[in-house]
Amino acid sequence: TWANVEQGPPDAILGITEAYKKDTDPKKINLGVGAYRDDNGKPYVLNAVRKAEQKLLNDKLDKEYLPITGLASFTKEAGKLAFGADFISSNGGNIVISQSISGTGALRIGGSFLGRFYPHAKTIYVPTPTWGNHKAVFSDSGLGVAQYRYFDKNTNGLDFNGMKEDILNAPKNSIILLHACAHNPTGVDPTPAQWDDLSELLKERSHFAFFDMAYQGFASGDIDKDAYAVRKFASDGHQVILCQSFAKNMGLYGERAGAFSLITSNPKEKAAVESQIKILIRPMYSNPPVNGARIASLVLSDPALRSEWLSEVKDMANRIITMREKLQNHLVNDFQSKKSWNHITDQIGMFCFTGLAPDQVTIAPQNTFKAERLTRDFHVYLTKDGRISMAGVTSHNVKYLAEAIHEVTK
Ligand code: PLP
Ligand code: TYF
Repeated sequence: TWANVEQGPPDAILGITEAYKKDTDPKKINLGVGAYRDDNGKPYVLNAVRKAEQKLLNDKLDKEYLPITGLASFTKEAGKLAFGADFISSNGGNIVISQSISGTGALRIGGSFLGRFYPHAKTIYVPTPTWGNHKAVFSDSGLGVAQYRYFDKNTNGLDFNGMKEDILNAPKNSIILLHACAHNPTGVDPTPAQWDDLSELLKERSHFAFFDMAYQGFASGDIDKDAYAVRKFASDGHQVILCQSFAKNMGLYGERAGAFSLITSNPKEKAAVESQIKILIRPMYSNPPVNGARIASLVLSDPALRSEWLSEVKDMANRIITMREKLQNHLVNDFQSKKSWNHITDQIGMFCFTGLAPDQVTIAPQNTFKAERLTRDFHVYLTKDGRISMAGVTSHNVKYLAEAIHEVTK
């Protein structure tokens, strides 16, 4: 029956963890997956989350189904966190918010909703490069996927002119996917002034802004700063889609806590859109998981837990920033690398796009080789585009990592 089913390739990111696990060398480092690690390289459960869990346990809550759109206290808090409490209090009546199976599930709801109802286009423009799963999510949602320029491999920074030109030249009313902050995989974000320009440009072309926000708090350590783009677009009147994940900023990875939002024009539109979101979700997974949403809702609404959480987000972001500085310092000062490593500290968020393979689309063979040598000769695991997860770098392995990078680039 299944003789015609071909063996498929492993996930480009999650497959790396599999290879890492098989490696028996004690020096091995997993910089593949974007999951936060503490300075001992261990997964980290936030104290605010542990406390919320304890409280929920004491409350002896039942395990009844949630409504299709999830836990109302959670979606309300998620909306306030992203758009700001003021925006929600004045525009909440026009915003549909549904709980989702983390960020990926929110992307899928958005993709499917646009595929079904967006009248102007059936193609979404994503940056080059972008998170590997975007293409699969959107094409499985029934959208075509096109690209706009984003990363400048000569500077390891933003190709802002290329980005603007491609967005300008996309047909009017195009759907444009934007990473709200801490772009994955490049760690390169537009500045606030560039976001202002982009908001205007998208307006001018009547494009539809589709925000993926998987790292609120991880770019700067400040959740409000990291929400700049989303809030700017919303206040400029863009009726955005927003996909939120609490995997990284609350460390809720496997709990699958996320939210999908869409701004509409009025309460009648909101009601109609919400009814269709329910119709879309119902045959996919019926209703979302309750536990992570309860945790996130409590952390966001309890003042003491919230302030502890905010300081833990800051600590995580700061540990990553410190590792960037150390990695750069070892390369430049200890190993006297002649290459420029400014981008290690210029880039932000969870990832560093090292430049070991500068072009995601057509990876230059000599650079693929550098990334591969890191794994083969130094047991450093990373994606073949040269992305490293800074969250896997610790004060114990950073010098060894610098030495390995120096050896393959000198
Ligand atoms: N979008 C981006 C850019 C990501 O890096 C990720 C990965 O964490 C996600 C969305 C969704 O992740 P999750 O489904 O775990 O929330
Ligand atoms: O890019 C990353 O590493 C994170 C984690 O299917 C991730 O976004 C990777 C692959 C995947 C789900 C999450």
